[in-house]
Amino acid sequence: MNASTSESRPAATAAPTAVGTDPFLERIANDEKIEPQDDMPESYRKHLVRQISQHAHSEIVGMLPEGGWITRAPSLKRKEVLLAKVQDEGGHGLYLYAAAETLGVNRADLIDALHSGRAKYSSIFNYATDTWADIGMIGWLVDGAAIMNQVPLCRCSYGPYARAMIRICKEESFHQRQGFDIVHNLMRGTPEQKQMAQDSFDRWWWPTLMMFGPHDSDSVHTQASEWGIKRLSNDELRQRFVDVTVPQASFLGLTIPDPALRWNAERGHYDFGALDWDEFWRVVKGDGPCNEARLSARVKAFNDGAWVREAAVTHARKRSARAANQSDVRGATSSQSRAAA
Ligand code: FAQ
Repeated sequence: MNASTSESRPAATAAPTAVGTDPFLERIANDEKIEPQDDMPESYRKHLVRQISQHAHSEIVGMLPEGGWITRAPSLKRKEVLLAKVQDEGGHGLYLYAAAETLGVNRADLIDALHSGRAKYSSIFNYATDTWADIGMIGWLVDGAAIMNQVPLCRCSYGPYARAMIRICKEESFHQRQGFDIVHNLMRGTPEQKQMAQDSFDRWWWPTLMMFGPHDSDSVHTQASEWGIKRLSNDELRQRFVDVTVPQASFLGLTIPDPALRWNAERGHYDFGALDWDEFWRVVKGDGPCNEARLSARVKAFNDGAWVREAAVTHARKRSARAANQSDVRGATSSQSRAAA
């Protein structure tokens, strides 16, 4: 990730060479967790800052496509559930920014990189949510893809990231079920509701497959597997997602918008058609359907919230000044009592 960062950790060790000669790689091979105070190669630290902050930005920007539907959810129950889900995504962003900060970076710098367009966030959140069915698709497909990618991260070598992922995955699993439930209901509804679900599925299927990132041959951050961060490759995760989602789509009565999709008994996997990588890179580089809208909504929310941050800082200062005063008074009273005794 391209975030500019404040470096406040001690100088890092040199880049690793090979297991057996490098004590850091030995620790990784032994499945030991690396903690913030431990020595680590600078390239490992930078890699984690890139990935964790990009992940945090995705959670926060990811609140926007669904956030706009909270007031339009079709019932009070759906509204309550969606509100809780969107709040969870905000919480995930906060755990992840906190995990990134353990690597010696400053959250304000990371957020500045997002707002100035220097930092990446997941391509998927640059697509529009035009109908209620899109909210179902985000839960079922997008959270489903997020879980597929994030469960292996619960075992990643960096302790604070791995621990954050455990809680995040539990919550994402509720999110996925609520999305499936929305789509399931629509598919048991009127012909118009079924059509709305199919139209939405047609729009979300391919962008969801793109979430897993470029083909392994174009994935530049391969060192992450040697460091125990990336346990499975982009293509492996994408294939797993297709394999579990096709039967779910058929249970729901949805048609996968891919004429090339078929079961390959020899491989024991579904074959599927080619992804539009031009579209993927256009969206990643800022030219997707909603990139501009998402970033400007994010920047506006941040600016509108300036007074809350100022009030919180003023309140914290007042509290610590009051606490310091009280401890001075207590100190003076106890020395008076000692003198009197
Ligand atoms: N979008 O070498 P690789 C969620 C970039 S959370 C944009 O393969 P890597 C929850 C990549 O950064 C979703 N950019 O990269 C939720 C790199 O550029 P850089 C986010 C992408 O890191 C649900 C370049 O392409 N999840 O959904 C994308 O090995 C519902 C080359 O790629 C995470 O962040 C993309 N899709 O693999 C919230 C999980 N893919 O940085 C609300 C943690 C790739 O060199 C509602 N991250 N790029 O400039 C990861 O597992 C990995 O970072 C990958 C990418 C798999 C995303």
